[in-house]
Amino acid sequence: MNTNFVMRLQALKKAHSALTELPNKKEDLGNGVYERYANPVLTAAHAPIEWKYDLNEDSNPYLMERFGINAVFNAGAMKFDGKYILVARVEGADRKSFFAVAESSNGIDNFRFWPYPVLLPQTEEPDTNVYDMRLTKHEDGWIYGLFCTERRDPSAPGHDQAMAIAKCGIARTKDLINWERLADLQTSSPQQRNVVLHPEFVDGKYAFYTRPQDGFIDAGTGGGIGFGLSSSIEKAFVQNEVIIHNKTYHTIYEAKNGLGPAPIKTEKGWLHLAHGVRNTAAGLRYVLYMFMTDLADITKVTHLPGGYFLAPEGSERIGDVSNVVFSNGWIADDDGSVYIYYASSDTRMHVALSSVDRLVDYVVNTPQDLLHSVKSVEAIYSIVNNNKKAEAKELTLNP
Ligand code: M1P
Repeated sequence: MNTNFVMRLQALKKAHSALTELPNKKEDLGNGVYERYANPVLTAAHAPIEWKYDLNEDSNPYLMERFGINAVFNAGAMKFDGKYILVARVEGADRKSFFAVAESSNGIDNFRFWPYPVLLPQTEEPDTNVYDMRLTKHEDGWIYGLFCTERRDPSAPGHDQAMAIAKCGIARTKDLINWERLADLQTSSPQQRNVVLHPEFVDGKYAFYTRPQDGFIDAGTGGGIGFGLSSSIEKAFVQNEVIIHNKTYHTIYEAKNGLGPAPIKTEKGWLHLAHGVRNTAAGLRYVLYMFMTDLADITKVTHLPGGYFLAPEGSERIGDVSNVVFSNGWIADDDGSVYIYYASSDTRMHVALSSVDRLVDYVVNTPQDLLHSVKSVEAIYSIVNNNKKAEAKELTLNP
């Protein structure tokens, strides 16, 4: 019996339990729109010990990691069998991402991975890398996972080992364990990322939010949030892609944007969470923003608050790809609460709590970005003047 092995295993298990059992704490004040929670809900350290270690003393006497996990981020989310579920992008030390389901009974802490990661069936053209699954509980009865599948660009010259083609992969399941892989989405764009399936049929067809782009990183002439219909999901093909929200000069989505999770239906319209990207001297900055689309015409943006909804703060700013927040999962609960799951700097997952009522208020009543500094100052004048009027009225009523 190797005492070092036994003690190290005990210590590893203790540290893992301490992490997964750590209670989370809501921030005190917040901005009124949502409250962040102090601790990340999922990190690389949440990965089960059994994934990383050969626990056989004979074959691993030093109890060293045999499979490194680098990061856990960009998770799809849904409520399933009464549990809060995240289907996270888990990235190994080898840079390959895969999907793994984690569950919690309250949505804010105690997330634990299921024993095995998702074994995703392959198409004829195997994925080199898969990431960023958006979950949609569709009215056809299936749970769909749409994700990015990345493969080397066959036209890439030998000296360029970074050129890749990103497409939208599609899989469906009833239990989040067994997945049926369908054909990749076909569109006229050379590259697609951030594709999301709308939960309802539109004109009897499957409706997709897309993000056409010319290059793997650069959006080029693409980069807006697109929309299109397909009569089949098994061989999904969007012939006509219209841009419903475009990138815009001197906004938080100047370089590119992309939809986050599937939208939430409210009485006032469909609530959308998206990410916007701009370029800076320090590299790309990713923030989250929201908008609302019309219930009757879901391609029509009816409300668009100015600026970002959530941006990286404090330690969220630092990670493998710093200055990034990204969300592809939220849960609208039965009591009206909304759990917003977001990743920071391509490294870890967090949660912020809001409600449908608060998000609708935010989207409907936040001033738009009118694209000029003077208009921003005028917006502040309008708020201050209204406050003065309210104050004067209060003084008249209660001198
Ligand atoms: O590194 C930030 C994000 O970059 C990509 O997003 P987009 O396609 O909008 O540029 C994705 O690779 C995403 O996973 C990543 O978080």
